[in-house]
Amino acid sequence: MVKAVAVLNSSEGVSGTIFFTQEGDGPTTVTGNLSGLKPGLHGFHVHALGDTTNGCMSTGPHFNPVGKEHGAPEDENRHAGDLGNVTVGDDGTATFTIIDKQIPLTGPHSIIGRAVVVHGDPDDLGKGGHELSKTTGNAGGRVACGIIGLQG
Ligand SMILES: [Cu+2]
Ligand SMILES: [Zn+2]
Repeated sequence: MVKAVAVLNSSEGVSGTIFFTQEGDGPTTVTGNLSGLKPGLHGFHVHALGDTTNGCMSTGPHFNPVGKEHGAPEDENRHAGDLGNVTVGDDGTATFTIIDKQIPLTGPHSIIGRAVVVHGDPDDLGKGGHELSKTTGNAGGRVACGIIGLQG
């Protein structure tokens, strides 16, 4: 079992912890909790770089090792980093579990050392008809992020 974690903090009061586990070459299980967000849907992605020298802006685009378009987690044509949306309740918190096959913790497409990003707006999953739908899902600003690191 390989384990990883990302700790999220932002100046706007958003915080959270995201855990990743993978057994062998099976799917990766993502379990997370977030707080300090506005209620509703928030785009949730793995971005390509674990670089926060300029805050979440320097984490690069969505992790996309095989050159696809932005989409929903269940789509064939999606970025590996496209994990869809998390749902935040009226109290500003979210707890969630995501199981996904495209975000391994080992091998050439490993997400270790990359970043997880929470956005201010819903991800339209590539279907919103906006000029950004096919690249970012038009999910708005990057409100919090954390670098995915190995956990013992
Ligand atoms: Cu993103
Ligand atoms: Zn994407």
